[in-house]
Amino acid sequence: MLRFETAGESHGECLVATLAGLPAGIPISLDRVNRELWRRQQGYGRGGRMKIETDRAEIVAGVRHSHTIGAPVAILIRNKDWQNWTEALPVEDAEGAEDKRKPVTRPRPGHADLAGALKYNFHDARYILERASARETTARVAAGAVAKALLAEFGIQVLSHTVAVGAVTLDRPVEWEELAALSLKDEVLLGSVDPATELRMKEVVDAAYRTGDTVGGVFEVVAHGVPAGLGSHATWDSRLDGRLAQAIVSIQAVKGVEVGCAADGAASFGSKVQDTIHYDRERSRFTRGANRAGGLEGGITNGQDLVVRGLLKPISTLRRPLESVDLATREPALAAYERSDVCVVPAAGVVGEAMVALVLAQAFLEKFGGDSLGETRRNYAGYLQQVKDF
Ligand code: EPS
Repeated sequence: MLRFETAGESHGECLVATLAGLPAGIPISLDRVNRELWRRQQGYGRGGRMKIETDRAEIVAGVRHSHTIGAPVAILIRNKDWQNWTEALPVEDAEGAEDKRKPVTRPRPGHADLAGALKYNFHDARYILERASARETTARVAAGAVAKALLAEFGIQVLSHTVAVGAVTLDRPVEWEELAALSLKDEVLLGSVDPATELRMKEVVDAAYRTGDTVGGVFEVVAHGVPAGLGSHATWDSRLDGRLAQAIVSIQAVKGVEVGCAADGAASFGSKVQDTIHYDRERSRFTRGANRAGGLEGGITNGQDLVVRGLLKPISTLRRPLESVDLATREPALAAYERSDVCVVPAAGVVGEAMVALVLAQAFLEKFGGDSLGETRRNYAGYLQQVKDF
């Protein structure tokens, strides 16, 4: 069973990701992990923090001579900004530390500030926002890069693109090759495969900049080369669509998820929504008329590309703050503002890739198991033969 966890505060010493349950022998390239971290930091509309940080992974356990050894993998990413917070967020309390805190007493609507303060009984939301911040997604992306390395050994790749920023939406289907080309770019504007649409998206971000506002959007994650048969229809919690939905909605600021063409499907008749089944005798394989199901039927992958979308609300930290209440005085007050991103859709797409890769790697290892990559390969080859002989 592949498990992963993250720890770390936004302005603490570092972020940490651990992964346990990986087979031995997966090749791990630090450059590839760092490239994923770089991709997460890009995009027009990111805030001042991204100018401070150059996220770099330090793998401190579970990888030796560039391969996993079957032991838990642990990855550190140091926060450069920590040097500005050593006195505000010390691990050990000391005399005078109370005066050096940076309390947040005017909770931001839409952030975890108020709900978290009530739940943990803090009259200062600082500790809540430190962990709720999307900075945590750095650790998810590092873990996801390791999951991607496993999947790549079996020809499975996971990429993303921006479908919408605010009300500007890409209005055409996307080819896998376009996503592959997008992922190799060294300059990222808003993560759209279509340059004209991307410029219209930029205008929306510019409008948000001008007015001290923020803007959300939609990202799409596509997994390519996925075999039929991951996940199961048999129990509610083994259905892969449900597991992917949980993974996507768990990303900060994501409020909705769509599998395949779910929204269009809900507004159409059944005859227009299902992907018809055909058989190619020459290649001895089943084919489909379309991929509206997003590669999932009955909670099982069906061998088509897996397609899931995340619907991202606008970031809740606004330069022109919204109405709130001061936790100490209970008087009306404007919400706290330190700094923030204006648009994070392309970055959220990279985080979405990581989450999809982790869920797919879990489902893959559930089905094929193996303590070494060679064992997993044998199990996978046997299954592929079974599907071929069907
Ligand atoms: C983020 C780092 C954070 C925020 C952002 C994401 O850094 P800071 O709080 O120091 O500016 O820029 O967090 C949020 C969007 C949020 O709502 O907290 C990052 O590394 O992605």
